[in-house]
Amino acid sequence: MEKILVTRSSMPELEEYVEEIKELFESRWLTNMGVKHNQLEEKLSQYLKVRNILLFSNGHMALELLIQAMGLTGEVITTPFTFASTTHAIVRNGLTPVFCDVNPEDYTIDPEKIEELITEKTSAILPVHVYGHICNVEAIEAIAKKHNLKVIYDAAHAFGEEYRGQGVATFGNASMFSFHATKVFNSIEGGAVCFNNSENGLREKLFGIKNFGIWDEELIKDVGANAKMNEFQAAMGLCNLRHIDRELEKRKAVAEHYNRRLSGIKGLRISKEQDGVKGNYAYYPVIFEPEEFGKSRDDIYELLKVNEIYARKYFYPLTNTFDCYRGMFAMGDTPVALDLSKKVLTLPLYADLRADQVDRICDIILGK
Ligand code: T4K
Repeated sequence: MEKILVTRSSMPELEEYVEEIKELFESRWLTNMGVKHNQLEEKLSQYLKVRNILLFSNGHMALELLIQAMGLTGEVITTPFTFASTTHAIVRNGLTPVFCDVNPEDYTIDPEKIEELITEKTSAILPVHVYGHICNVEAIEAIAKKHNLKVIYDAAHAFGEEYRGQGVATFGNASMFSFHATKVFNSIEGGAVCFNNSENGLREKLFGIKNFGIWDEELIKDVGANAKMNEFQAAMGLCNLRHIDRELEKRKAVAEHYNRRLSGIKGLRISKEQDGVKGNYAYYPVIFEPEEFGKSRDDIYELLKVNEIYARKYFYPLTNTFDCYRGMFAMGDTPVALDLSKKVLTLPLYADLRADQVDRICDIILGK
């Protein structure tokens, strides 16, 4: 039986990567904002249609250090229907996450439930473009403006997406992308912080904080960390970026094939295309309503597994139920997110997933 995992990293031909890293063996400049790093920043800034970009060793450190650089305090409103990283980044900064529910249409933060969570301690909203579904950026901006709050987007899943022709990272004060091996675009591990306006010296501050807070040889201004992207990561990013449009087309074809097979089935909900959004087909989440479909998410997960197909329960459990947070802060009231987390399964999706493999997965789900 052919094994199918939830995703499979995109990679260039070996020769292309070897060619890209050749000069590193001569220059012996391997990290600390080298030539490849700077080239990748420039190319990504164009591709993502955003003025400022800083590269990081991974998406998590990008988010954690962005929160530090923005000087957030007290409470941060966020959602629990996400990967551990989002909530950890808040908590590791000594801040309190305040959990807002998501909406049942696209699983992003429900703007109607944000205002009731704002207190005098709230400093920011940290929504997630989960699965690449873009949050209601207009409503979030209006709330943030009214209450003088910062907005940081976890855009780990939203690489290359646009909303009404604008790069997704131009919304809010800043956005974080992940370039992990499992993402639409990867630099092995990697991440970025992007923003249009460098308010309060955000660019300079982040540049320092990702390199121990060193501003120059004798001036250490911040208690920084080490989260620099190295040259081998950047080289992989440069290679993968050359092929990104083709990769996205292939992902789209896979998602469309799933849509054809799985739409209109009772008790089974797939994601709708969002108005005005150029998507990236990062994930293929399916919601199983057990009473109507006859089988639960967990039944399907097991059924696929015995057939060597490894779908994933992204994002179960909710982050506000994690053991590591027990007794630290309130769980919040997030019934929609809780329900989704028990019913969602993300099916395998990657550029090279073949049509016959998609058919095999769908046949098993539909009992054919
Ligand atoms: N915010 C959000 C909303 C996120 O989803 C993430 C990361 C972050 C922040 C933080 O960004 P990073 O610091 O990671 O840049 C995976 C990824 O490791 C993680 O990046 C991702 N989200 C999360 C949703 O998925 P796991 O624990 O599920 O990974 P793992 O090792 O089980 O891999 C999943 C599948 O991917 C494997 O079955 C096969 C495939 N795979 C995996 C690796 C490591 C590959 O094809 N190639 C590989 O190299 O977290």
